[in-house]
Amino acid sequence: MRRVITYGTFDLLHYGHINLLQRAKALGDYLVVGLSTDEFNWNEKQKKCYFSFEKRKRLLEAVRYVDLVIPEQEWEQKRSDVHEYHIDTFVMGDDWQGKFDYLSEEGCDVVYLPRTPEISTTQIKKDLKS
Ligand code: C2G
Repeated sequence: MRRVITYGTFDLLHYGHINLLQRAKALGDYLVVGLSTDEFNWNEKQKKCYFSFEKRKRLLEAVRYVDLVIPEQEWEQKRSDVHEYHIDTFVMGDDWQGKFDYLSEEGCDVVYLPRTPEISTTQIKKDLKS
């Protein structure tokens, strides 16, 4: 049973997120998603989410590729999460290329996948404004 983990905000869930989740799940049998809490988003990423954590969690739990959603409350938790959830592979979109290589020290593979071009929550918000 290969276990995979990824992290993100996943606000205004869109096909770029789904593409990432699908490819992450394809790397194993069980996918854990560390979902950024509203506080983490605001304090650490200066992101104000449209949907609250609970609503974003509900959406992710409805995605067929996702097996478990856990809160992401701080950057450092990844080191302990990979042990707590017995993770074999850590996955992120390649906008994070290189940023989490240190996790290989914890014994898991680190994989960066190409982002889906042309779609982002920021772009959606811009398009809706104009
Ligand atoms: N993503 C993608 N293609 C897009 C948009 C997003 O592949 N067009 C991927 C991102 O690369 C990321 C995941 O979808 O792997 C979630 O994206 P965000 O919700 O924007 O997550 P982010 O704000 O990058 O937070 O500790 C890690 C952070 O929580 C990541």
